[in-house]
Amino acid sequence: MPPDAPVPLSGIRQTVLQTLSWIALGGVSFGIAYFATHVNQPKPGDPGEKAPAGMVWIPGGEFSMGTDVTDGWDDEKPAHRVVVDGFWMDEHEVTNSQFREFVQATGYLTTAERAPDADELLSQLPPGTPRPDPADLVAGSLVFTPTKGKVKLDDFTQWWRWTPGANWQHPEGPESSIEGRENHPVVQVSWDDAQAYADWAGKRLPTEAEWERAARGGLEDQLYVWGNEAPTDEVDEASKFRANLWQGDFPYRNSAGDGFERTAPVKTFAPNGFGLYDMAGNVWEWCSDWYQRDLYKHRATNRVTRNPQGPQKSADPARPFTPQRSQKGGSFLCNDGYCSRYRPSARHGSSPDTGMSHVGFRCAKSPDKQPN
Ligand SMILES: [Ca+2]
Ligand SMILES: [Ca+2]
Ligand SMILES: [Cu+2]
Repeated sequence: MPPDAPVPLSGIRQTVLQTLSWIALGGVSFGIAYFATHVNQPKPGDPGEKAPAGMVWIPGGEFSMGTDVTDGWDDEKPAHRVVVDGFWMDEHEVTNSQFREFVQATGYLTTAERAPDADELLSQLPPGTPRPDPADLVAGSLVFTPTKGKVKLDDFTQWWRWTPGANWQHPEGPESSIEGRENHPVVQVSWDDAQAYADWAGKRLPTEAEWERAARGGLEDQLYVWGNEAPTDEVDEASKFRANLWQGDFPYRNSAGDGFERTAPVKTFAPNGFGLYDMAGNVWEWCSDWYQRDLYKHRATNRVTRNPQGPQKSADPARPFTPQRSQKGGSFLCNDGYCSRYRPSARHGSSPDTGMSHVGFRCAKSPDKQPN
């Protein structure tokens, strides 16, 4: 029937009925389709299991790990192809209140709350180092302390102070507390502490490759977790602060333009493309890998490396006697004038028994079955 032809009443009724049934059928088929895609079948790359609370699915895939940028550090070069399987990642750094739950449930005592062992200490120092006075072996941790003025940036002991009584509940020393900072990332945790928390939570620490895959948020070859635009020290409407970093002159003048001189509550700044917060800055995050400074140079000879778990043991000519685990993401102390290690390719090694006031962690978890 041509569209402008008069329609007999029965014809209208028929059309109405037909339309109604089409709608009904459409509704049912839409419902089936919706049910199939949203309930029965996982989204592409999704394992189809319910996401553990507070975790985000990071799709598996191939990506460029590391960087070739000229001002990158030697340990993050060269860029090389890596494949990781999909996994779950905590959407934010483990907070003080989450860590407190773990401590209350288990009675766990962190490394910084126990007096250091002389033999353990000496094993990480050059042979012939004199035995420390037992009176000096008190529980404590390293606290960032701004210098009085401009200093040469080649000696970090100028701004890291060994502080007796500093631990996760007293991040800047015995006088400080975490009251009012329940939602801030836990700090002053060693790699062993992070590992113990992850075990308790039924999770694990991410590998360096997983961490970097997650941090890039699905972007390829970008400098930062949000893209290529460098962070600035100046606030204006166009360039809102994207991460908790250091504005001003490191390590003596922190203008805290982003609102935070030290840690910020998790989820203060915008998430990356995967919905993860603070993958740049706030606190450094422990990874499961041993740290090997020249690892990427070896790995780059492979066409692609699948699910790398890190080297068998750590290796760093700069610290030959200290075993080190990897950390990623940089912290509130990072600034372009000093280290700019808030780039997703950047990495760093630290002794697994060391806690610091700018180091925390988050956890990962694998699905029971990888999606195909
Ligand atoms: Ca800051
Ligand atoms: Ca972080
Ligand atoms: Cu830094």
